[in-house]
Amino acid sequence: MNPYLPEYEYVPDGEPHVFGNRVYLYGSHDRFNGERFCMNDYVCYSADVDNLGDWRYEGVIYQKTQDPRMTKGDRELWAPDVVRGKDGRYYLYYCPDSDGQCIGVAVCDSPAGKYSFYGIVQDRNGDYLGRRTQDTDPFDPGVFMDDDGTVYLYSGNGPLFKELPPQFAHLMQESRPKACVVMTLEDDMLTLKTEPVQLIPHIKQADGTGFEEHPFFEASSVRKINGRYYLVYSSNKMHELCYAVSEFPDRGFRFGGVIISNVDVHPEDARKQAKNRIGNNHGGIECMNGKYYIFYHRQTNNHGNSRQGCAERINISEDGSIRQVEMTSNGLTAEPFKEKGTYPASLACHLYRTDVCTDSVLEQMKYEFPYLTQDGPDYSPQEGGMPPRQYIANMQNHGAAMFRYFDLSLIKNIEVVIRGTAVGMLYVRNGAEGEQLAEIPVEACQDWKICSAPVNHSESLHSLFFCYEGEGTLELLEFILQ
Ligand code: FUB
Repeated sequence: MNPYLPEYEYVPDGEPHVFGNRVYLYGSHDRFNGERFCMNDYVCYSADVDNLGDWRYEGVIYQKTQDPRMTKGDRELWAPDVVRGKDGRYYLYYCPDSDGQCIGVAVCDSPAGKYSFYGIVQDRNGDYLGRRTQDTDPFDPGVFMDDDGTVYLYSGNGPLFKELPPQFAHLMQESRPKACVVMTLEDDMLTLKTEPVQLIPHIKQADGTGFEEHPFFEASSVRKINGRYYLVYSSNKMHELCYAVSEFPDRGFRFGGVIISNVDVHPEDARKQAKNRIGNNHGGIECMNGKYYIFYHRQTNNHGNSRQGCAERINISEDGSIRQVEMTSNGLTAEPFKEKGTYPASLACHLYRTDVCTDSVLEQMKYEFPYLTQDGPDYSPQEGGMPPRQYIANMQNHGAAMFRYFDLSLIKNIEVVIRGTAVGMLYVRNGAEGEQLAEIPVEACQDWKICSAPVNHSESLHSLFFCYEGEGTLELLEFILQ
C-alpha cells in the first residue's frame, strides 16, 4: 500500500531495480522535518517480487562522508541510481547537493550494499564531467545498460520558467547551462566513451516540439520496455512524472504523456484542483512479475523536505502508450482493501481543502492544507524502540482526506481516532462529490479518542473521503472499519 515503506521512513526519488528475485529500492534519504532535502545517508529496502507488501530494511548503504568531497558531513547526497556492470558489480551514481557538482560513483559486490566510493565521472583526460567549459550542470544521474552492454548515463535539469518571476530571481540564478543530456561510459563505468548530447527540450526550447506543456525539468530515469526506450522525467510543473519514448536510447525521444501527478491533477481535468500540497516528484518504472509499476514520491509535514515513496500499477498498451494513473492508497497491491480493521491515516492519497482550487505552485503555497506528520524526531530502524506514528494534522474547516479504494460490502460502522480543537462534523463520503456514508460528530479533545458512526452504503466499491466542517483543527491518527 502507499506509502510502501514504513510510515516513519522518508525515501524520495525512488529508483526500483529488480536484481534476481528481489526488487531493490534506491533513493535519496530525507530527514523527518529536515531543514533541507536529503539530510540522511542512503538506505536501501528490498522486497521479494512475489510479496511486494513485505519490504526488508537493508540498512545504510552509503554515507555522505565516504565521498572525499563531503567528508565534513555538512552537504547532502541527492537522487541516485544503480546499475549492474558487466563485471557483475553494482554501481551507484549520485550528485551532491549544490550546483556545479560532479557525478560520484560508488561500487559494491551486492545490490544491498554497503557501497564504497569509486570515483567521479570524467573524460579520457581525467577532467570531471561538469567542470569543463562545454558542460551543462550534472544533476540527477540516471543510468541504464542496454542489451548490448552499452552503458548510458542520463543527467541534467532545466529551468523552471521561461522567465524567472521576480520573487524567485534571487533563488534560482542559473549558474551553468541546463539540459537533459545522455552520454555513454566505458566498461570502467567511470570514463566518458561519448560526450553528452541533449535529449529532450526544457521550457525555453520546447516550442514546436510536442513538449510545450510538459518540458523537461529533472529526474531522468530510463527503462527499455518491449523494445522501446522510456525516459521518465519530472516536468517543470514539478508535481508530475511524464514519459518520452524512442526506438533509441540516445536520440529521437517524443513526448508520451503524464504517468502520475503527486497532486493528482490530470491534464484533461476541467477543474485544476491540486489535491495535495504541491512539491517536486521523481521516480521510475519497474516490471515485477510481468506487471509494471511507477514509483514516485509525495510531500508530507507541510514542506518539501520530508518526502515519501509511493507506487502505482501502470498499464503499457500495445502501441507503447501509458495512461496517467490515479494516486491510490492501495499502491503496489493494486487491489481494493476488503478487510474489516484498522487503517492508518498515512494511507491518505489526497490532503487538501475543498474551498481551494488551483494547480499552480505559487498560488497553492498560500493555503494551509491538512498534512501528514509525526510527533518526535526523525527515526531509524537501527535505533530500535517504538517507531513514531504518522497522523493527519491541520484539518481545518473544508479540510479533506481521500483514501481509496475499499470494498465496503461487510462494513457497518466506522470509528475514527482523533484529537485537536475541532468542534464540528466529520463527513465520510464515497468520493469528493459522492454520497454521504457517515456523519461523525467531533468535539475538542487533547488526547487521542475514538468517535464513531454507522455506515450507510449502496455500492460495495468506494473511495473514503473525509471532509471536516466546523471550528478549530482536527487531527486523525487512524480509522477502523467494523
Ligand atoms: O531530492 C533532491 C532533489 O529533489 C532531486 O535531486 C530532484 O530530482 C528532486 O526530487
